Amino acid sequence: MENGYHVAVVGATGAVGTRMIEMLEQTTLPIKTVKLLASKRSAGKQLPFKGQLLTIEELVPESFEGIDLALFSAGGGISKIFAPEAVKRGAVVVDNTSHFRMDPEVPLVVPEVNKEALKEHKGIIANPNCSTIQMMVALEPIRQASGLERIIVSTYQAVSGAGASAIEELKTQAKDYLADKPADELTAEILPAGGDKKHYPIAFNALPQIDVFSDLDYTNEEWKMINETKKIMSDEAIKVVATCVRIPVVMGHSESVYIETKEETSVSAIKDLLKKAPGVVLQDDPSQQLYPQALTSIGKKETFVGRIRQDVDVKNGFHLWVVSDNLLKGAAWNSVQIAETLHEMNLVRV
Ligand code: NAP
Ligand code: 12T
Repeated sequence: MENGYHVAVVGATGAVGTRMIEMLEQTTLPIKTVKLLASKRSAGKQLPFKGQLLTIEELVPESFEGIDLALFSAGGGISKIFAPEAVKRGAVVVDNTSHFRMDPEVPLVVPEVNKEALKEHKGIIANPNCSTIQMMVALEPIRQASGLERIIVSTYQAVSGAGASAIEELKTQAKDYLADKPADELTAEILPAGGDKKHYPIAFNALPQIDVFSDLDYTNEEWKMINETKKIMSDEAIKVVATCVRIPVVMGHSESVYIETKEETSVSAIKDLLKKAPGVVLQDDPSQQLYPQALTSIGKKETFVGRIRQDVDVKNGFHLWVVSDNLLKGAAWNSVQIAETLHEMNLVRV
Protein backbone atom coordinates (compact mmCIF):
# COMPACT_ATOMS: atom_id res chain seq x y z
CA MET A 1 0.00 0.00 0.00
CA GLU A 2 1.28 3.42 -0.95
CA ASN A 3 -0.85 5.90 1.00
CA GLY A 4 -4.05 4.01 0.27
CA TYR A 5 -5.50 0.76 -1.03
CA HIS A 6 -6.92 -0.05 -4.44
CA VAL A 7 -10.30 -1.59 -3.58
CA ALA A 8 -12.71 -3.57 -5.79
CA VAL A 9 -16.40 -4.22 -5.08
CA VAL A 10 -17.75 -7.31 -6.87
CA GLY A 11 -21.56 -7.22 -7.20
CA ALA A 12 -21.57 -3.43 -6.76
CA THR A 13 -25.12 -2.96 -8.10
CA GLY A 14 -26.74 -5.46 -5.69
CA ALA A 15 -28.59 -5.05 -2.39
CA VAL A 16 -25.34 -5.76 -0.50
CA GLY A 17 -22.94 -4.12 -3.01
CA THR A 18 -24.65 -0.72 -2.87
CA ARG A 19 -24.42 -0.75 0.94
CA MET A 20 -20.73 -1.74 0.63
CA ILE A 21 -20.13 1.41 -1.40
CA GLU A 22 -21.85 3.42 1.34
CA MET A 23 -19.67 1.77 4.02
CA LEU A 24 -16.53 2.49 1.95
CA GLU A 25 -17.55 6.17 1.83
CA GLN A 26 -17.53 6.21 5.65
CA THR A 27 -14.56 3.95 6.38
CA THR A 28 -11.36 4.89 8.22
CA LEU A 29 -9.50 2.61 5.79
CA PRO A 30 -7.07 4.58 3.59
CA ILE A 31 -8.44 4.20 0.06
CA LYS A 32 -6.73 5.30 -3.14
CA THR A 33 -9.17 3.97 -5.75
CA VAL A 34 -12.47 2.10 -5.87
CA LYS A 35 -13.37 -0.17 -8.80
CA LEU A 36 -17.00 -1.25 -9.21
CA LEU A 37 -17.58 -4.65 -10.83
CA ALA A 38 -20.81 -6.40 -11.84
CA SER A 39 -22.20 -8.41 -14.75
CA LYS A 40 -22.13 -7.39 -18.40
CA ARG A 41 -25.73 -6.14 -17.92
CA SER A 42 -24.52 -3.29 -15.68
CA ALA A 43 -21.23 -2.45 -17.44
CA GLY A 44 -21.13 1.23 -18.39
CA LYS A 45 -23.72 2.33 -15.80
CA GLN A 46 -22.53 4.74 -13.12
CA LEU A 47 -22.85 4.87 -9.35
CA PRO A 48 -21.82 7.73 -7.03
CA PHE A 49 -18.87 7.42 -4.64
CA LYS A 50 -17.91 10.43 -2.50
CA GLY A 51 -19.50 12.90 -4.91
CA GLN A 52 -17.90 11.38 -8.03
CA LEU A 53 -19.52 9.05 -10.53
CA LEU A 54 -17.74 5.71 -10.94
CA THR A 55 -18.37 3.60 -14.04
CA ILE A 56 -19.25 -0.04 -13.47
CA GLU A 57 -17.05 -2.53 -15.29
CA GLU A 58 -17.78 -6.12 -16.31
CA LEU A 59 -16.13 -8.63 -13.99
CA VAL A 60 -13.26 -10.52 -15.68
CA PRO A 61 -10.17 -12.15 -14.11
CA GLU A 62 -8.01 -9.19 -15.22
CA SER A 63 -10.27 -6.84 -13.20
CA PHE A 64 -8.05 -7.63 -10.20
CA GLU A 65 -4.71 -6.43 -11.65
CA GLY A 66 -3.36 -3.89 -9.15
CA ILE A 67 -6.18 -4.49 -6.61
CA ASP A 68 -5.19 -4.79 -2.91
CA LEU A 69 -8.60 -5.57 -1.41
CA ALA A 70 -11.66 -7.13 -3.08
CA LEU A 71 -15.09 -7.29 -1.45
CA PHE A 72 -17.24 -9.99 -3.07
CA SER A 73 -21.04 -10.08 -3.03
CA ALA A 74 -22.26 -11.47 -6.35
CA GLY A 75 -23.24 -15.02 -5.35
CA GLY A 76 -21.34 -18.19 -4.45
CA GLY A 77 -20.72 -19.27 -8.04
CA ILE A 78 -18.98 -15.98 -8.84
CA SER A 79 -16.84 -16.16 -5.67
CA LYS A 80 -15.83 -19.75 -6.44
CA ILE A 81 -14.40 -18.76 -9.82
CA PHE A 82 -13.19 -15.20 -9.27
CA ALA A 83 -11.94 -15.08 -5.64
CA PRO A 84 -8.94 -17.32 -6.52
CA GLU A 85 -8.31 -15.11 -9.60
CA ALA A 86 -8.17 -12.06 -7.30
CA VAL A 87 -5.83 -13.78 -4.83
CA LYS A 88 -3.59 -14.94 -7.69
CA ARG A 89 -3.15 -11.25 -8.60
CA GLY A 90 -2.21 -10.26 -5.04
CA ALA A 91 -5.58 -9.11 -3.66
CA VAL A 92 -7.00 -10.05 -0.27
CA VAL A 93 -10.64 -11.13 -0.67
CA VAL A 94 -13.46 -10.59 1.85
CA ASP A 95 -16.24 -12.86 0.60
CA ASN A 96 -19.90 -12.36 1.54
CA THR A 97 -21.23 -15.58 0.02
CA SER A 98 -21.55 -18.95 1.74
CA HIS A 99 -19.09 -20.57 -0.68
CA PHE A 100 -15.88 -20.57 1.42
CA ARG A 101 -17.32 -20.21 4.94
CA MET A 102 -16.79 -23.76 6.16
CA ASP A 103 -13.41 -24.23 4.41
CA PRO A 104 -10.90 -24.94 7.22
CA GLU A 105 -8.30 -22.81 5.38
CA VAL A 106 -10.60 -19.76 5.41
CA PRO A 107 -11.16 -17.64 8.55
CA LEU A 108 -14.85 -16.89 9.24
CA VAL A 109 -14.81 -13.59 11.10
CA VAL A 110 -16.96 -11.31 13.21
CA PRO A 111 -14.39 -8.72 14.40
CA GLU A 112 -16.01 -8.29 17.85
CA VAL A 113 -15.67 -12.05 18.40
CA ASN A 114 -12.67 -13.66 16.65
CA LYS A 115 -10.45 -11.15 14.85
CA GLU A 116 -7.37 -13.19 15.85
CA ALA A 117 -8.47 -15.78 13.25
CA LEU A 118 -7.54 -13.22 10.55
CA LYS A 119 -3.84 -13.95 11.21
CA GLU A 120 -4.26 -17.36 9.55
CA HIS A 121 -5.71 -16.05 6.29
CA LYS A 122 -4.30 -17.26 2.99
CA GLY A 123 -5.91 -14.57 0.83
CA ILE A 124 -9.63 -15.25 1.42
CA ILE A 125 -11.65 -14.27 4.50
CA ALA A 126 -15.32 -15.26 4.74
CA ASN A 127 -18.07 -13.02 6.07
CA PRO A 128 -20.60 -15.14 7.99
CA ASN A 129 -24.32 -15.40 7.27
CA CYS A 130 -26.29 -12.30 8.29
CA SER A 131 -28.39 -14.16 10.89
CA THR A 132 -25.31 -15.74 12.44
CA ILE A 133 -23.38 -12.46 12.71
CA GLN A 134 -25.90 -10.54 14.82
CA MET A 135 -26.41 -13.53 17.12
CA MET A 136 -22.62 -13.82 17.66
CA VAL A 137 -22.28 -10.13 18.54
CA ALA A 138 -25.03 -10.47 21.18
CA LEU A 139 -23.92 -13.82 22.65
CA GLU A 140 -20.10 -13.66 22.72
CA PRO A 141 -19.97 -11.41 25.84
CA ILE A 142 -22.29 -13.85 27.66
CA ARG A 143 -20.23 -16.83 26.49
CA GLN A 144 -17.03 -15.21 27.77
CA ALA A 145 -18.54 -14.48 31.18
CA SER A 146 -20.69 -17.57 31.83
CA GLY A 147 -20.08 -20.10 29.06
CA LEU A 148 -22.76 -21.27 26.62
CA GLU A 149 -24.22 -24.76 26.77
CA ARG A 150 -26.88 -24.37 24.09
CA ILE A 151 -28.63 -21.93 21.75
CA ILE A 152 -32.15 -22.28 20.29
CA VAL A 153 -32.93 -19.50 17.80
CA SER A 154 -35.95 -18.59 15.70
CA THR A 155 -35.44 -15.87 13.10
CA TYR A 156 -37.79 -13.32 11.55
CA GLN A 157 -35.82 -12.34 8.43
CA ALA A 158 -36.20 -9.42 6.03
CA VAL A 159 -36.62 -9.99 2.29
CA SER A 160 -33.57 -7.83 1.43
CA GLY A 161 -31.39 -10.80 2.47
CA ALA A 162 -32.55 -12.48 -0.72
CA GLY A 163 -31.45 -9.59 -2.95
CA ALA A 164 -32.79 -6.52 -4.71
CA SER A 165 -35.30 -8.56 -6.74
CA ALA A 166 -36.90 -10.01 -3.57
CA ILE A 167 -37.51 -6.46 -2.28
CA GLU A 168 -39.31 -5.68 -5.55
CA GLU A 169 -41.32 -8.90 -5.26
CA LEU A 170 -42.60 -7.97 -1.78
CA LYS A 171 -43.49 -4.41 -2.87
CA THR A 172 -45.38 -5.58 -5.96
CA GLN A 173 -47.30 -8.25 -4.04
CA ALA A 174 -48.20 -5.80 -1.26
CA LYS A 175 -49.51 -3.27 -3.81
CA ASP A 176 -51.55 -5.96 -5.59
CA TYR A 177 -52.93 -7.35 -2.32
CA LEU A 178 -54.01 -3.86 -1.20
CA ALA A 179 -55.70 -3.42 -4.59
CA ASP A 180 -57.83 -6.47 -3.67
CA LYS A 181 -56.05 -9.01 -5.85
CA PRO A 182 -56.77 -12.47 -4.36
CA ALA A 183 -53.84 -13.96 -2.41
CA ASP A 184 -53.65 -16.98 -4.72
CA GLU A 185 -53.18 -14.69 -7.74
CA LEU A 186 -50.15 -12.80 -6.40
CA THR A 187 -47.07 -13.28 -8.58
CA ALA A 188 -44.27 -15.14 -6.76
CA GLU A 189 -41.09 -15.97 -8.67
CA ILE A 190 -38.24 -15.62 -6.18
CA LEU A 191 -39.14 -16.40 -2.56
CA PRO A 192 -38.85 -18.56 -0.54
CA ALA A 193 -35.68 -19.54 -2.43
CA GLY A 194 -34.59 -18.50 -5.93
CA GLY A 195 -33.31 -21.94 -6.86
CA ASP A 196 -36.24 -24.00 -5.55
CA LYS A 197 -39.19 -25.49 -7.48
CA LYS A 198 -42.12 -23.69 -5.84
CA HIS A 199 -42.64 -20.02 -5.01
CA TYR A 200 -45.11 -18.53 -2.54
CA PRO A 201 -46.18 -14.94 -1.83
CA ILE A 202 -44.34 -13.23 1.03
CA ALA A 203 -46.70 -10.21 1.33
CA PHE A 204 -48.96 -10.59 4.40
CA ASN A 205 -47.39 -14.01 4.95
CA ALA A 206 -44.66 -15.81 6.92
CA LEU A 207 -42.57 -18.48 5.19
CA PRO A 208 -40.65 -21.03 7.29
CA GLN A 209 -38.11 -21.60 4.50
CA ILE A 210 -34.94 -19.60 3.80
CA ASP A 211 -32.62 -21.17 1.21
CA VAL A 212 -33.26 -24.79 0.16
CA PHE A 213 -33.97 -27.88 2.27
CA SER A 214 -31.11 -30.14 3.31
CA ASP A 215 -30.21 -32.84 5.89
CA LEU A 216 -32.77 -33.77 8.58
CA ASP A 217 -35.30 -31.44 6.90
CA TYR A 218 -33.44 -28.35 8.10
CA THR A 219 -32.89 -25.61 5.49
CA ASN A 220 -29.42 -24.50 4.42
CA GLU A 221 -29.95 -21.17 6.23
CA GLU A 222 -30.58 -23.15 9.45
CA TRP A 223 -27.47 -25.29 8.88
CA LYS A 224 -25.43 -22.12 8.24
CA MET A 225 -26.46 -20.75 11.65
CA ILE A 226 -25.57 -24.07 13.33
CA ASN A 227 -22.21 -24.72 11.64
CA GLU A 228 -20.98 -21.12 11.48
CA THR A 229 -21.69 -20.57 15.20
CA LYS A 230 -19.47 -23.54 16.12
CA LYS A 231 -16.67 -22.29 13.85
CA ILE A 232 -16.77 -18.64 14.97
CA MET A 233 -16.97 -19.53 18.67
CA SER A 234 -14.33 -22.31 18.19
CA ASP A 235 -16.60 -24.69 20.09
CA GLU A 236 -17.74 -27.86 18.33
CA ALA A 237 -19.59 -28.96 21.49
CA ILE A 238 -21.94 -25.98 21.75
CA LYS A 239 -25.53 -27.11 21.08
CA VAL A 240 -27.17 -24.93 18.42
CA VAL A 241 -30.45 -25.30 16.59
CA ALA A 242 -32.30 -22.81 14.37
CA THR A 243 -35.67 -22.21 12.70
CA CYS A 244 -35.38 -19.54 10.00
CA VAL A 245 -38.49 -17.68 8.89
CA ARG A 246 -38.98 -15.00 6.22
CA ILE A 247 -41.43 -12.23 7.10
CA PRO A 248 -42.71 -9.29 5.01
CA VAL A 249 -40.15 -6.80 6.31
CA VAL A 250 -37.80 -5.04 3.85
CA MET A 251 -34.83 -4.45 6.12
CA GLY A 252 -33.65 -5.70 9.53
CA HIS A 253 -33.50 -9.28 10.80
CA SER A 254 -35.07 -10.05 14.21
CA GLU A 255 -34.25 -13.13 16.28
CA SER A 256 -35.77 -14.79 19.32
CA VAL A 257 -32.74 -16.37 21.00
CA TYR A 258 -32.95 -18.86 23.90
CA ILE A 259 -29.66 -19.72 25.64
CA GLU A 260 -28.51 -21.92 28.47
CA THR A 261 -25.33 -20.77 30.16
CA LYS A 262 -22.78 -23.17 31.70
CA GLU A 263 -22.49 -21.14 34.90
CA GLU A 264 -25.13 -19.41 36.94
CA THR A 265 -25.83 -15.80 35.98
CA SER A 266 -28.70 -13.30 36.08
CA VAL A 267 -30.68 -10.94 33.86
CA SER A 268 -29.04 -7.93 35.51
CA ALA A 269 -25.53 -9.39 35.01
CA ILE A 270 -26.32 -10.03 31.33
CA LYS A 271 -27.67 -6.48 30.92
CA ASP A 272 -24.51 -5.04 32.52
CA LEU A 273 -22.34 -7.06 30.13
CA LEU A 274 -24.30 -6.04 27.04
CA LYS A 275 -24.24 -2.33 28.02
CA LYS A 276 -20.44 -2.40 27.59
CA ALA A 277 -20.19 -4.95 24.81
CA PRO A 278 -18.59 -3.85 21.51
CA GLY A 279 -21.11 -3.44 18.69
CA VAL A 280 -24.12 -3.91 21.00
CA VAL A 281 -26.82 -1.42 21.99
CA LEU A 282 -29.01 -2.54 24.89
CA GLN A 283 -32.65 -1.51 24.36
CA ASP A 284 -34.47 -3.09 27.25
CA ASP A 285 -36.99 -1.15 29.32
CA PRO A 286 -40.46 -2.73 29.41
CA SER A 287 -41.79 0.17 31.54
CA GLN A 288 -41.09 2.45 28.56
CA GLN A 289 -42.00 -0.20 25.95
CA LEU A 290 -38.37 -0.01 24.81
CA TYR A 291 -37.17 -2.99 22.78
CA PRO A 292 -35.31 -3.49 19.48
CA GLN A 293 -37.29 -3.18 16.26
CA ALA A 294 -36.38 -3.95 12.64
CA LEU A 295 -37.46 -0.48 11.46
CA THR A 296 -35.29 1.41 13.95
CA SER A 297 -32.24 -0.77 13.16
CA ILE A 298 -32.09 0.35 9.52
CA GLY A 299 -28.88 2.21 8.66
CA LYS A 300 -27.21 1.38 12.00
CA LYS A 301 -24.04 -0.68 12.34
CA GLU A 302 -24.84 -2.02 15.81
CA THR A 303 -26.77 -5.06 16.99
CA PHE A 304 -29.71 -4.19 19.25
CA VAL A 305 -30.64 -6.45 22.18
CA GLY A 306 -33.67 -6.37 24.48
CA ARG A 307 -36.53 -8.36 26.04
CA ILE A 308 -33.93 -10.13 28.22
CA ARG A 309 -35.73 -12.54 30.53
CA GLN A 310 -34.93 -15.49 32.74
CA ASP A 311 -36.62 -18.71 31.61
CA VAL A 312 -39.47 -19.62 33.95
CA ASP A 313 -38.44 -23.29 34.30
CA VAL A 314 -34.75 -23.69 33.44
CA LYS A 315 -32.32 -22.19 35.96
CA ASN A 316 -29.59 -21.19 33.50
CA GLY A 317 -32.03 -20.42 30.67
CA PHE A 318 -32.46 -16.90 29.24
CA HIS A 319 -34.42 -15.33 26.37
CA LEU A 320 -33.26 -12.39 24.24
CA TRP A 321 -34.60 -10.43 21.24
CA VAL A 322 -31.75 -9.56 18.85
CA VAL A 323 -32.14 -7.16 15.88
CA SER A 324 -29.73 -5.72 13.31
CA ASP A 325 -29.69 -4.21 9.81
CA ASN A 326 -29.06 -7.41 7.83
CA LEU A 327 -27.37 -5.57 4.97
CA LEU A 328 -24.98 -3.63 7.28
CA LYS A 329 -23.71 -5.70 10.24
CA GLY A 330 -25.11 -8.77 8.45
CA ALA A 331 -23.15 -8.08 5.27
CA ALA A 332 -21.64 -4.78 4.05
CA TRP A 333 -20.49 -3.32 7.39
CA ASN A 334 -19.06 -6.59 8.70
CA SER A 335 -17.07 -6.92 5.45
CA VAL A 336 -15.70 -3.37 5.59
CA GLN A 337 -15.04 -3.78 9.33
CA ILE A 338 -13.02 -6.94 8.49
CA ALA A 339 -11.07 -4.85 5.94
CA GLU A 340 -10.42 -2.13 8.57
CA THR A 341 -9.29 -4.80 11.05
CA LEU A 342 -6.98 -6.41 8.49
CA HIS A 343 -5.42 -2.98 7.93
CA GLU A 344 -4.99 -2.35 11.70
CA MET A 345 -3.35 -5.81 12.06
CA ASN A 346 -1.13 -5.22 9.01
CA LEU A 347 -2.65 -8.24 7.25
CA VAL A 348 -3.69 -6.74 3.89
CA ARG A 349 -1.28 -9.02 2.04
CA VAL A 350 -1.59 -12.49 0.52
P1 NAP B 1 -28.53 -8.95 -5.62
O1 NAP B 1 -29.19 -7.74 -5.10
O2 NAP B 1 -29.31 -9.89 -6.46
O3 NAP B 1 -27.20 -8.50 -6.41
C1 NAP B 1 -26.40 -9.41 -7.09
C2 NAP B 1 -25.13 -8.73 -7.58
O4 NAP B 1 -24.28 -9.69 -8.21
C3 NAP B 1 -25.39 -7.64 -8.60
O5 NAP B 1 -24.45 -6.61 -8.45
C4 NAP B 1 -25.16 -8.38 -9.91
O6 NAP B 1 -24.78 -7.54 -10.97
C5 NAP B 1 -23.98 -9.25 -9.51
N1 NAP B 1 -23.84 -10.36 -10.45
C6 NAP B 1 -24.75 -11.29 -10.76
N2 NAP B 1 -24.28 -12.11 -11.72
C7 NAP B 1 -23.03 -11.68 -12.01
C8 NAP B 1 -22.03 -12.10 -12.93
N3 NAP B 1 -22.21 -13.15 -13.74
N4 NAP B 1 -20.86 -11.43 -12.95
C9 NAP B 1 -20.67 -10.37 -12.15
N5 NAP B 1 -21.58 -9.91 -11.26
C10 NAP B 1 -22.76 -10.57 -11.19
O7 NAP B 1 -27.97 -9.84 -4.45
P2 NAP B 1 -27.41 -9.40 -3.01
O8 NAP B 1 -28.49 -9.49 -2.03
O9 NAP B 1 -26.64 -8.14 -3.11
O10 NAP B 1 -26.46 -10.61 -2.69
C11 NAP B 1 -25.32 -10.92 -3.42
C12 NAP B 1 -24.66 -12.14 -2.76
O11 NAP B 1 -24.20 -11.77 -1.47
C13 NAP B 1 -25.64 -13.31 -2.53
O12 NAP B 1 -25.65 -14.19 -3.59
C14 NAP B 1 -25.12 -13.94 -1.29
O13 NAP B 1 -24.20 -14.94 -1.65
C15 NAP B 1 -24.39 -12.83 -0.58
N6 NAP B 1 -25.15 -12.34 0.60
C16 NAP B 1 -24.63 -12.57 1.82
C17 NAP B 1 -25.29 -12.16 2.94
C18 NAP B 1 -24.77 -12.50 4.29
O14 NAP B 1 -25.48 -13.11 5.02
N7 NAP B 1 -23.60 -12.11 4.66
C19 NAP B 1 -26.49 -11.48 2.84
C20 NAP B 1 -27.01 -11.24 1.58
C21 NAP B 1 -26.32 -11.69 0.47
P3 NAP B 1 -25.85 -7.06 -12.09
O15 NAP B 1 -26.59 -5.89 -11.50
O16 NAP B 1 -24.99 -6.66 -13.23
O17 NAP B 1 -26.74 -8.21 -12.40
N1 12T C 1 -30.28 -17.34 1.13
O1 12T C 1 -25.04 -15.44 2.36
O2 12T C 1 -32.06 -15.51 1.41
O3 12T C 1 -25.62 -17.33 3.16
O4 12T C 1 -31.81 -14.16 3.10
C1 12T C 1 -27.76 -14.77 3.06
C2 12T C 1 -29.10 -14.46 2.99
C3 12T C 1 -28.11 -16.76 1.85
C4 12T C 1 -25.90 -16.25 2.67
C5 12T C 1 -31.38 -14.98 2.28
C6 12T C 1 -29.46 -16.47 1.78
C7 12T C 1 -27.29 -15.92 2.51
C8 12T C 1 -29.93 -15.31 2.34
